Amino acid sequence: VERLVLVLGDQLSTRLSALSRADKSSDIIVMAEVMDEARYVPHHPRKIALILSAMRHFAQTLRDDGWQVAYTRLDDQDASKSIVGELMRRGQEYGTSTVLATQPGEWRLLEALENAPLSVTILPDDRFICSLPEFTEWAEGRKELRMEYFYREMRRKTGYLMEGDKPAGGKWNYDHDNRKRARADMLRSAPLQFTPDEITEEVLDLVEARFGDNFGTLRPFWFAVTPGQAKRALDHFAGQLLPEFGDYQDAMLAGDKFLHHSVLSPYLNIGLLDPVDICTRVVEEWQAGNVPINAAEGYIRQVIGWREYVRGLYFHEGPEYTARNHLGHDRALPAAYWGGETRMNCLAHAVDQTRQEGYAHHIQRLMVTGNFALLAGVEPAQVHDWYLAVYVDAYEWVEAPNTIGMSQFADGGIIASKPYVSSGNYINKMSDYCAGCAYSVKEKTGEKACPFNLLYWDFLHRHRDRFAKNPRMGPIYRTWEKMAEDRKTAVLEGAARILDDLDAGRAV
Ligand code: FAD
Ligand code: DLZ
Ligand code: SF4
Repeated sequence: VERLVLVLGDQLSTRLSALSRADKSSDIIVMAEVMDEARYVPHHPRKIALILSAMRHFAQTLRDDGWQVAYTRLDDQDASKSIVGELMRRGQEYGTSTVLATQPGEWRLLEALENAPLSVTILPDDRFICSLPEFTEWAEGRKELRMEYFYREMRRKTGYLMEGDKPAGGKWNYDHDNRKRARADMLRSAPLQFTPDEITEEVLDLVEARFGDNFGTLRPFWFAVTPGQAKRALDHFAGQLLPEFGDYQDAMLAGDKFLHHSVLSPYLNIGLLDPVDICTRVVEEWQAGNVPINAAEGYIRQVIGWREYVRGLYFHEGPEYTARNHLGHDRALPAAYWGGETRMNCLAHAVDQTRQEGYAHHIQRLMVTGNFALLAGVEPAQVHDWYLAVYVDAYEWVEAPNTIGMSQFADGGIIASKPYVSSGNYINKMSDYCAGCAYSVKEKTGEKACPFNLLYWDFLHRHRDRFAKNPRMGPIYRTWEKMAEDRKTAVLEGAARILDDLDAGRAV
């Protein structure tokens, strides 16, 4: 045997750089289910099940294609508990210490591979549209690394939705049209669901036995576990939901967990789908006249804009990024995030569907759970660990910039030009949660006042030295200053009561 070729659980693509450089006749593919990866955070059981089942299906595809695969199952007796441990064990077994790998999506694992007592060649992960050197080149010499400008570069590079060197329709961004409120009686189809096969059933039993106590409901498990199924999920989304994706992108409904979202991130992030295939499909639907420009542009921006941008940023900012805490927040994550009691209907819904599905859409993550954690001053590292654990699509390269940067402003404003905070008013505008809530979104002070209303002003007041000078926040501070003194006092007292309750572990 010449070399070991490492394929990680989120690298399940036949186009993977390490596989393209490998030799079927003399190399051994190493795939390993290991405890270290399964428990560095308490992953949602569906996330573990998706990865293990997709890994087992992928190993089968490789074998059918003539590759030799050394596959370690989580319950193998002689297995070590880490990726590097398994590489060493296989190296001894096959008499080689040469390893070919594709760059992992986390500093933690990248550093482990770099420090392994093996000769490891790490190839770039080219399942992205923007390479890391290209991102560095873009970032260098810029004062601000704004997504919008990066995105335009990616539009030019890919030619998606371009007419010559101009954006199709004349505008780069159609977000202005994408703020509609959804109605509860609107008919829309759900994401495509799949019945588990024998391989998946076996994995589900294993996950139930080993990780049954983790936060999250395992069954019914319906995720796609092969590229073929993931492709069908994409077809379903493109045909049924994409046309209205733009309009309702920011909407939230208590009775609809998915709305017009694609729920493709779990597949995209482990290699079952490729961003180019997704975007090509979206562009085709637009060209055929089936999808309006605001939907096509909105979707493409998430994939070639946000997704590529956060990945570039994660590696650009270095391994210490996840420890940043610009606002000095230190409160513990409230028990409500793990399903503890709360009277806040929006939070209860976001957490409940997270437990059920391992999924919440972007506005729930950003404007409900993220917004509340930021307003309440929760320690960003705890917020980060939570998001990394509970979502099926969570890998540090994509989760950390979204949480630490976009949502918690803990990087001091690299990603967001101002903190994503809002009072209950925003949630009320975009959802139907408030109608069923024990709190009143209309009340700004007193026992029944929506906690977002109280904590919003308290947050701004606490951090006024930092934000009052921000030109985009000036008007908000002027509103606060104009408020009557007794009202300001009532707001701050109400906020203090809520924060006290959180600190004492009482339900809010
Ligand atoms: P859709 O709304 O259908 O969007 C289409 C695709 O665009 C997604 O599949 C995703 O690949 C991409 N996308 C959209 N927004 C973003 C974004 N902000 N960053 C990167 N890609 C994006 N996304 C993850 O994939 N993994 C995470 O761990 C993750 N953690 C997040 C944590 C927080 C606090 C926030 C605010 C956002 C996070 N996101 C994360 C981004 C976003 O919420 C999810 O990508 C999206 O909800 C996935 O669902 P979907 O496939 O239905 O998305
Ligand atoms: C997330 C995860 C889990 C739960 N289990 C495994 C595993 O058993 N084997 C494996 O190769 N990968 C797993 N993964 C994905 C890795 O954690 C992921 O490759 C790194 O975090 C880098 O993104
Ligand atoms: Fe959430 Fe406030 Fe509305 Fe209740 S009133 S659902 S806490 S925004």
